[in-house]
Amino acid sequence: MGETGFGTEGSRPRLAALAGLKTEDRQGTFHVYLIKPSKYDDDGFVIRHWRGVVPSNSLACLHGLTADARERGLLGQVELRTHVIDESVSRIPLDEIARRNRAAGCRAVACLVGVQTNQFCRAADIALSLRREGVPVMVGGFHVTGMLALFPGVSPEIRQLLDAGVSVVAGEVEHRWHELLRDAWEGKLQPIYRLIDDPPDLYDAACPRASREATRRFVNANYATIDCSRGCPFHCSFCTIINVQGRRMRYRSPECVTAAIRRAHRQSGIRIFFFTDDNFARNPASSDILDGLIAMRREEGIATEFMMQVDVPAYRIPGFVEKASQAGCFSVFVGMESLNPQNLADAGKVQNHTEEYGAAIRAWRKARVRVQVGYIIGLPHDTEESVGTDVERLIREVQPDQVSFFMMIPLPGSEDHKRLVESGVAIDPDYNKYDSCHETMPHARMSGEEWTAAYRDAWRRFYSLENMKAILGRVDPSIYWDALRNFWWYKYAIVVEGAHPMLTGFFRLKDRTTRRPGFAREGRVAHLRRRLPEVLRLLRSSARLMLEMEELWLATRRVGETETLVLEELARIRSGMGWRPRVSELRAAYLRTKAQMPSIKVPSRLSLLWEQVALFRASQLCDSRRDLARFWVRMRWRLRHGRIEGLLRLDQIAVNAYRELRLASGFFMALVTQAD
Ligand code: B12
Ligand code: SF4
Repeated sequence: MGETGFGTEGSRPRLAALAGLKTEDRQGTFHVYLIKPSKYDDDGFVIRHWRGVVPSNSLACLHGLTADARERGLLGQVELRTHVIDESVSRIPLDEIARRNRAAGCRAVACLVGVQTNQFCRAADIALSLRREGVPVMVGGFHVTGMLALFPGVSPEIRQLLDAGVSVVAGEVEHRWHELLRDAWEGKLQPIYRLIDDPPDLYDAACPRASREATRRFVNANYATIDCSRGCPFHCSFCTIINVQGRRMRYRSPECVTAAIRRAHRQSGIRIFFFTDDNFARNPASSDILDGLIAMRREEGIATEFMMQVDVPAYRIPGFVEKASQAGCFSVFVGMESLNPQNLADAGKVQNHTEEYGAAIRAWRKARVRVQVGYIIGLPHDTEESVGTDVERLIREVQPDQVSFFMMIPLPGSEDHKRLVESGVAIDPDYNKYDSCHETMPHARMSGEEWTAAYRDAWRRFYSLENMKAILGRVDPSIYWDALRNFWWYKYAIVVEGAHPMLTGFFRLKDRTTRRPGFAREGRVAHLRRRLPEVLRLLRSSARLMLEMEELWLATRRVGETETLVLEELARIRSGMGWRPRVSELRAAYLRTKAQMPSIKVPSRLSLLWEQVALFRASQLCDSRRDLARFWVRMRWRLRHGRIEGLLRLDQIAVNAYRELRLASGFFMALVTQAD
């Protein structure tokens, strides 16, 4: 289908009329709504969380560009007001947008930003509902860009938007954003902007800017993103980047990057950055950027930290790993994708050699950088059994600190997607499922069920308590807490929410009134009946997860020298006398320890009494919460079997409840202060 058949011509003059403002007297308030849509879950509810984890860089990019247009007065007398909304953590104020668009002297435009394929269905529903209210809408991002870049015509889902008067923007807009805003203000938006063949030079372009409005809804409000470069020189067939952003790397000048970081740090207290470049190692300016960050640390005392994405052989670039670490890099995401060389060869990922995976990880680890690996399940030579074996090898031989598993999906914009479509293979028509955790295409060696089972099993095996303990046992103490927090987030996503961590925040919210077309809207009572058990389940499994994390901490925490000495002494005294030593014995232990370590403070008799009564140290004397867990299991059994006499041991219940409380508070204190 060509671009000529739009059913949109009639809607353009209507838009212009709606503006009610002539080009020559551009004055008034222009509300620019930058909206990052979420996606629907399998029950048709929008995925939204109380707190998110990773803020959207696409949103930060367009926010930076809009702020720049305002500061440079690129829209003349128009007062630009920007509203940044990430639907994964906020509701979209649809009524407010329509109202502002109608208000005298005002106009609004809704920009659906960074729309990925899995978010397209949700984005389309938002766009259509806003168009029904007469609001001008633009949609951009990887789905529309990928589809328009690789296919000559306009696909049906994009046509549906065009027919409703939505403007579709294919490509990057750093050099054209103010023109698009002007078109929107003047009511002259075109149906399609094809900017793919004219990518912007990023060297001096306005940098992404975190919006406080959006970031305060994230777990770490001092965390922001910046893409220092775009594009990647490699050839992976499942990848969209090379077709959408190109194989020639374009990059921001090191001065721009460091200035953006300095500004975010000074103005908003941002301390941690995610460099979202698909391959920071191949950014021609990477070395200069790292130098700039090192200088900023030394000369200005701005000690920011960052994580980045690199390829496997990047560890061989002379001096790169060490310099990254000095500049504040604490974590790298490395696309290993598979341990099967045939899979890598078929996908054109020729730069990956499985035999050097271990060396790459060791090199980063030596520089105190945590390695997170991307691993695809469902590449052509995978079987359910081979995936199991490969994941075991990943755990035992390669030993990454963290893994993100993805189900292979033909992402629009990738060579794989184009090939499947052109060869007529039946791929799933529901784009909402293109989130790397649904099966969307046939696999030659696995049924759908086997594939999904292999994917789930991979998560289960890698994030077993045993493997997490092994990993925390070998990470550098400086990144211990980062690793533990990431395990918590990942396990929360996998176990509590049953979703991919990169699509999950904390505490799922469900809006009864916003449901995917085709799903019935529930009444209040029916919704309550759904939500109540869900929330109880969530709370129960969150509590269980907290206990698992506590156990992980007890087994892996770094015990300081003083504590080791005291604990050894106490353990010796206590051997054979259970959990309640006498005050005099406790004091003797402290005194003996002090003889070896004069710096330790011997508590007063009163505090020792308290220590003894309350088993102050008891919770810390163990490297596991096994005995506590056993106690509660016994109590539950008694409760179930009506063994009342056992339940009346109130002193034991009180003591163990107290130990639980102390343990939990000790754990949280350690988590917050990042101390052992
Ligand atoms: C950082 C990142 C993440 C981060 C943060 C997400 C984010 N959006 O920032 C995390 C790790 C959470 C993540 C998760 C996922 N991601 Co991701 N991610 C990226 C990455 C590496 C960078 C994103 C970025 O900052 N790009 C730079 C921005 C500026 O590019 P852009 O969005 O295209 O925007 C430009 C233009 O498109 C245009 N534009 C965009 N929107 C609009 C709107 C209007 C109105 C206009 C005029 C213009 C316009 O202007 C922008 C500036 O020039 C990209 C790859 C890439 N190079 O982009 C993958 C990518 C976007 N992710 C992808 C995928 C599949 C996912 C996941 C589904 C995978 C998974 N299971 O984890 C999840 C989805 C989670 C989610 N809710 O977003 C795919 C999407 C492909 C597709 N066709 O859908 C990509 C392209 C990578 C790939 N594998 O091919 N991701
Ligand atoms: S190395 Fe990564 S970004 Fe580069 S082509 Fe391959 S998958 Fe895409």
